[in-house]
Formats: sequence, C-alpha cells, structure tokens
Amino acid sequence: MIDKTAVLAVDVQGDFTQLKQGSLAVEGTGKAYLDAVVACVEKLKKAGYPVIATQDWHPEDHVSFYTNTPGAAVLDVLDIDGRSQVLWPPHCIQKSENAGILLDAALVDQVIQKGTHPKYDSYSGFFDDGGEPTGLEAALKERGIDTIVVFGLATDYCVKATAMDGLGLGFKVVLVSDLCRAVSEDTGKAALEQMSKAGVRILPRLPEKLSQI
Ligand code: VGL
Ligand code: ZN
Repeated sequence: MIDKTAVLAVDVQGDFTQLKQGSLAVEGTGKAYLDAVVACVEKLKKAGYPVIATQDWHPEDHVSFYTNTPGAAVLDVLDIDGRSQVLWPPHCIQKSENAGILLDAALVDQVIQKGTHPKYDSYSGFFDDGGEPTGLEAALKERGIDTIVVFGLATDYCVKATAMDGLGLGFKVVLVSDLCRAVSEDTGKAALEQMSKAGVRILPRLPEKLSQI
C-alpha cells in the first residue's frame, strides 16, 4: 500500500563511499552504485512515497573513532559498559563535507541524524546505544507509515540494525539488497540471513511494478 509505505535511505553519505573517497569507504560504492541508488529514490519519490534519509552525524570526540582511544587501532573492539564498540576511522563528522547525504535535497522529505552523542554510537536509525530514540519512529508514525523500504550503507552495520529495530517496532520491512553494500563480505551475507530469518522481506532489486512492494 503506497500511502502507508516510506523509503528509508540509510547513511548514503560521502564518508561511506568510494565515489567520495570516504574515510570509511565500503567496497562497491563507486558511481554505478550511487547512480542506482539515486535512480531508485527518484522513482519512488515520483510515485509519491515519502523519502527519509538517516545521517550518521558524529561529534569530533565520538566514542567510535579509534583516534579518541589512546593506543587503539582501526577495527579494535572495546567493551564499553558491557556493549562491544567497534572502533572506526573518524567519519561523518558533523558539518564536514563527507558527512553530507549524496541525494539531492529535493528528493528527501526528512533527515534523521544519529550518533550525535559523544558517548553513544548508533548503527540503528531508530535508537542509539544508550536507548535514546532518534525521532525516526515518531516521524514514521506521524506519517501513518506501516512499511519501510530500506537500503543503503552498510548492510552489516547500520542497514541491519535499522531493519531489525524496524521489525521490532512492528513495521513491515522490505530490504532492497542490490542497493546495499557491506563492510565485509562475510558479515554482509550473515546480516542478510539474519534479517531474512527475522522477517525482513529481501528483494534483490526494486520491482518494475511498485505495487509489488
Ligand atoms: C556505519 C560504521 C560506523 C554504517 C556507521 O552506516 O553502517 N558503520 N558508523
Ligand atoms: Zn558512525
């Protein structure tokens, strides 16, 4: 049902792409990838679906940056209050050029920023690791949405966390897998399996007929 479905473009930002030589560039995110994402968003927007984009939006002193933990290296995993925190290169720093969303602003109805608290990461577009809501659930509910069409970066981190939280909140979740890319192949595959088992409907690509969503 079109009037209850929204598009959720997850973290389509310069720092996650090879196209923009991002600091956390995910494999397979060159021009062809971005062109495919933009074409899909344009098609859905034209058909009348609201488009919401999540934006990783970290302060410089963010807990997920390895540079903020003395002696740490990229991809080290810290135990923070019983949660495991992967350490990344600094990325998506608030107001930096490569934190920008790579979709024309005219295509995006609403941006939901996440990971804004220095002490908490937020792979999920719905809640940060401290349990604080980002406003995404409220935004979807205000619009009367019951189904989200999700794609973006990265399959094994923010896309997975967002899709799983979406399910947990009672939304129907459709994932367009050709428009997702993973940080690593193994965890990307495992993420697709985990999401599928949990009840995410995985479509390789957007159906020709949008009524089939
Ligand atoms: C992401 C790692 C760190 C993502 C965000 O968008 O998947 N991954 N921050
Ligand atoms: Zn991040």
